[in-house]
Amino acid sequence: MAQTPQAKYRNDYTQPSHTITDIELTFDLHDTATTVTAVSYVKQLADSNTLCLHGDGLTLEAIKVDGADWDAYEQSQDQLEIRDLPVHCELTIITLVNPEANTALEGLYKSGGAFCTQCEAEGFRRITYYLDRPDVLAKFTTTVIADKNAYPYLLSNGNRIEDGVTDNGRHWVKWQDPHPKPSYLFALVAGDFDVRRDQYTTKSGRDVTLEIFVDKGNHERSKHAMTSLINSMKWDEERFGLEYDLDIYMIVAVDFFNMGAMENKGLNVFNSKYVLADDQSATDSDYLGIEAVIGHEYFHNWTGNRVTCRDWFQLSLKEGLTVFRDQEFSSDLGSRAVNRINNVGVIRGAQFQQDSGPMSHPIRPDKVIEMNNFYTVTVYEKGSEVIRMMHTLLGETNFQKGMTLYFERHDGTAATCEDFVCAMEDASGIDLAQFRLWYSQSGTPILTVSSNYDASAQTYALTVAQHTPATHDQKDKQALHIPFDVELYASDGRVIELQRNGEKVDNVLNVTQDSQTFVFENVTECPIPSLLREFSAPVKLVYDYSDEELTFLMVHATNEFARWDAGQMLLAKYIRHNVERVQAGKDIELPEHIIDAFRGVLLNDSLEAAFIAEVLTLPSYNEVSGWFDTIDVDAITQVLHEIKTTLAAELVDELSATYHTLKQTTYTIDHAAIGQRSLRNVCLGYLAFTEAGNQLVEAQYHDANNMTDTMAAMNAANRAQLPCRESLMKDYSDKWSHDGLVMDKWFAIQGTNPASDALDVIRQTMSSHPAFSLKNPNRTRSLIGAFFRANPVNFHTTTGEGYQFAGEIIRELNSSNPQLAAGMVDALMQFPRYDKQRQTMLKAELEKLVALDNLSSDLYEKLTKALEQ
Ligand code: B3K
Ligand code: ZN
Repeated sequence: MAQTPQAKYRNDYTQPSHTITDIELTFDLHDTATTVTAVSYVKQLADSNTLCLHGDGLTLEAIKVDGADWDAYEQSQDQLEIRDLPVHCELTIITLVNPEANTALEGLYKSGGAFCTQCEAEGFRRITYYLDRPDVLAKFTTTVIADKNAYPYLLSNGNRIEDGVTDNGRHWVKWQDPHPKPSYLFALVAGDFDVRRDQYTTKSGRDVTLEIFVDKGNHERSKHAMTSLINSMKWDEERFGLEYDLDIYMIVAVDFFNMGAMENKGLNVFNSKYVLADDQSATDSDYLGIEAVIGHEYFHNWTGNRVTCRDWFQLSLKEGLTVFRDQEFSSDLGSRAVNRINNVGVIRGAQFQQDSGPMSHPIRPDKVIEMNNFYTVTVYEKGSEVIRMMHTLLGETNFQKGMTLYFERHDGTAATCEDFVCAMEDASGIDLAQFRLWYSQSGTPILTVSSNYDASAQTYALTVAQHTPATHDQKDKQALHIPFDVELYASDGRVIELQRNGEKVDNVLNVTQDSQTFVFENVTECPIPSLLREFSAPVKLVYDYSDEELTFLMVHATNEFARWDAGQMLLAKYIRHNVERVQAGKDIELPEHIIDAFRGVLLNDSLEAAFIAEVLTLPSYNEVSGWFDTIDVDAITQVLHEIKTTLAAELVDELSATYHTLKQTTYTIDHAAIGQRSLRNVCLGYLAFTEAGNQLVEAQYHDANNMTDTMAAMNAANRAQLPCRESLMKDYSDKWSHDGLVMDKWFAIQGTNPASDALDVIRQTMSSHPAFSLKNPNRTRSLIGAFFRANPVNFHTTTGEGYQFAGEIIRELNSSNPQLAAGMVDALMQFPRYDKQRQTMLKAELEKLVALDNLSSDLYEKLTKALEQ
């Protein structure tokens, strides 16, 4: 490592010494040597005439101040210090960059044949020297010059104001963005595309041109993205009263992209995974994913772009809030219960896991080495839960008042999380003083609840104790303000109104102390409590439910989420119990009444198919492993497998009947049809483990008229290791080898292959499959990421081969794409949670990595934290 990367602290924030009000950029695009001319209008703010600009990997060609050459400057690895500047000046900087050599996909790079940029968080400094921090907001004017034949489309932020041709076969386009913005929202794209055009008129009458740019030949696959964009624009007007603010909105889909998408002002750049879809190549969940991500990036236009972040520690200000908005969008358009179930799954799986490991951090981190490491499930998904809790405490009306006040106060500026909470507090009059701790305290609170019914007094008491265990980053924890949503039921299923002092009280209890008791009056029988309804806070609930209470709630709870959650708690009891049995060398047991409870749900015609599918889905391996201090890979895998095969065997007739009844002849992507396919394919997933499995799966693969059914068949064949697996895999690969994006689904199946030779097949795929490339993040995450994350038995094999393979891959990615490398290393970082033998092997791989000469700051931060454990 050249230099030990330095940490930055949230508390060290200081205002910039200068600001840049306007910038004129000119890009003369060439594959290996692009010239970037930046003319900035600089204004001194503090008492210093020295300006320090960020820069990374740039070749400096010239500096001028007010038109004259300037030599009062000093260059270091990541900075350009310019001295003796006038209070106001025009600063011209000319730099040279090499887009073709940029495999890190940050800054200006080539994706296939196109030029594109990715600047968040700190990528703009790889384009030119600049005040690359989110609290410096400038008006951007951008001229892009490139070869006319190879790059007919030249795009940047804002409105197109001029264009022209030069005499050497090149042309240029000038763009102007009227909204001041931080550099991370800058974008440029040059390439040859198919364009889908549409139009949207905002509620106040602004006509907006909509354009989606995709690789040639993919025009048909961009239709759903356009529908989703129009739905997003409409929804944001209706639910949040927010309109679009430019005359054009462009989305470009690229194949090489480190994450999902990027909300650059007026010019979103997307991973093609979140744009391209048609019936033959995309699954229902791909369609829903596109809707959510198109919505998310669009919603950033207000929550992120119009009001941006003062510094990167405030990232959750825009991300938590925008995730909340995209979750609400998906819930308003589709099934609220199914969306909630899936979102809660991410918290209980990946987020709780992050809280319990070396990367634990509050949603507003205090210390960061590499900002790219903090685009996490904590900042995003837990951040969204924190917004959701405020929504629960305030209610929709007050929450929307808070949003209005937030925009009134902060539109056009860079704000903090504290600003957001203040706006919510001031607009609603609700005290959020203690609630603010959710921003600064990391970790997962445990809520331990006990109940007491006093028949003579007809009172029912719930005692709630909260405790947040110490995390890697923070030892001392305080009591949080936890909205705790409860409902009580009588034995006939009737809801018992919550009363105190003779008056009805709200279902959402304010838990604020280490321990407190809530007493309800006029309770005429011992009730069954439904606790933490809607997952009203991101906490772990401990309550000693009996099986009877849980099966009761599965049927009688008034909301679907609570019914699903009761089913999950019932499964959790028997998963834990059976893991202990397996560890003691005993057989697995699943009592008849558990099977009956799931049979009841499967046969209940009054329930939505999508919901039944969720109830019948077992918790993920990752979620289950989070329940144990020491993860017993083999016992957990065995228990999950045997519970699945037991349910399959016991419910075979009902599963089979449902499977056949739900057959569809035509493919439509409305929510009812998606739900029915989902249930039918969950049934197939079970039936694959029965005698008829191979025949059913093979028939479904060959009959399928859409990708959802195709993939369900392939996944079932893979999970149950059916004889047809090989031929289906071959057929699919023959059909789709030319299309990397569609092959990603096949790669993910190879990654999760439970067969003992899975790693050999993966290595072979990497070296010989024409669609695979380690340079492409989607391919890498599909094949190798799936192996690390979702193939526990093979990844954690006691020979250590899985870990060595991970070491090899991460070493290579550290040189080519550090962000991707850091995203993949998580699998190794939880080593203290495994047995001694695995711990030693995992640690050895981490130690080899941390000793690398060219270790990136991304990996340095994660590896050092992991090894501190
Ligand atoms: N804001 C981007 C993420 C940028 C990630 C930088 N490593 C996408 C999003 O959250 O909408
Ligand atoms: Zn976002």
